[in-house]
Amino acid sequence: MPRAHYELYYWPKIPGRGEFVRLALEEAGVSYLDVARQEGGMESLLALLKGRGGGLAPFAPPFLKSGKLLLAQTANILLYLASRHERLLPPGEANRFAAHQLQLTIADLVFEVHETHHPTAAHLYYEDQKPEAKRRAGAFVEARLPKYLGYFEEVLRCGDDGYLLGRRFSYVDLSMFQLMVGLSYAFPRAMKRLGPRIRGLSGHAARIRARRRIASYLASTRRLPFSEDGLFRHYPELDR
Ligand SMILES: N[C@@H](CCC(=O)N[C@@H](CS)C(=O)NCC(=O)O)C(=O)O
Repeated sequence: MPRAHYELYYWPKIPGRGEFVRLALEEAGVSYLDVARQEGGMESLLALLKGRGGGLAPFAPPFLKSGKLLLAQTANILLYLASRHERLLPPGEANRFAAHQLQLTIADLVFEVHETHHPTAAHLYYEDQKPEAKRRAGAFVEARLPKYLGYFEEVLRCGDDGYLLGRRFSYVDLSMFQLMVGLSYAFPRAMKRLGPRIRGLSGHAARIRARRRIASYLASTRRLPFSEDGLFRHYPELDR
C-alpha cells in the first residue's frame, strides 16, 4: 500500500458516515488512504474492530488512524482533524465547541434517518421490518425532519455570510452539505415540500458543492454513490 498521511477505515461500497470524514479530508487537502477500498483492506478493518490494533478498539466504522492514534466516532474524528488543519475550523474555543455541538446534532439526525429503514433492529433486513419502518418514517418526515432542518435553517440565518458558524467556513458546513444531499436522495418528496422553508440550507449546500476541492472530489471516482445498502436509502413508500 502507498504511504498516506491518514488511514480512513469505512465500509468500502457505501458513502455512509465515512463520507463526513472523507469530505473533511478532501477539503483539508491531505493525503489519506481509504483502507477498505484497497486490496486486503477489509481484513485490516476487521482486525482493528477486533482490537488487534492495540489500544482502544473502535465499536464501529468510521475510524481514522493518524500515526499511532486510532480514533472512532464521526464527530470525534472531525474534531481531531479540525484541531490539526486550520482550514477546517476558525480559531477559538467558542468555535470549537459550537462546531462540535452542531456536529453532534447532525449525528442525532443521522441516527434518526437510519431508524426510518431499520426501526426494529439494525441487524435485520429492511424487508423484515417494513410496517414498522413505514410508521417510523411517517413520523420522521412529518415531525422530526422539519424540526431538525428548521433548527439548522435558523442557525444559518444567524450567520452573516452563510456558514453555520457565522462568517467563517468550518467542517460542519461539509457535513451539512452531505446531510442535505443524502436527505434529498432518500426523501425527495418530503424535501421538495420543505423547500420554501429551507431556502438558506439549499443555497448553502450549493455553495459548499462549488468549493474548489469539494467540486473536484465530487467529480472523482473517490466519491461513492448512494444506494439502498447505505445510510440514506430511497424507498418511495417511506417518502410520503
Ligand atoms: N456514533 C457512531 C456510529 C457508527 C456507526 O453506526 N457505524 C455504522 C456504519 S455507518 C456501523 O458499521 N455500525 C455497526 C454497528 O452498529 O454494529 C459514529 O457517528 O461514528
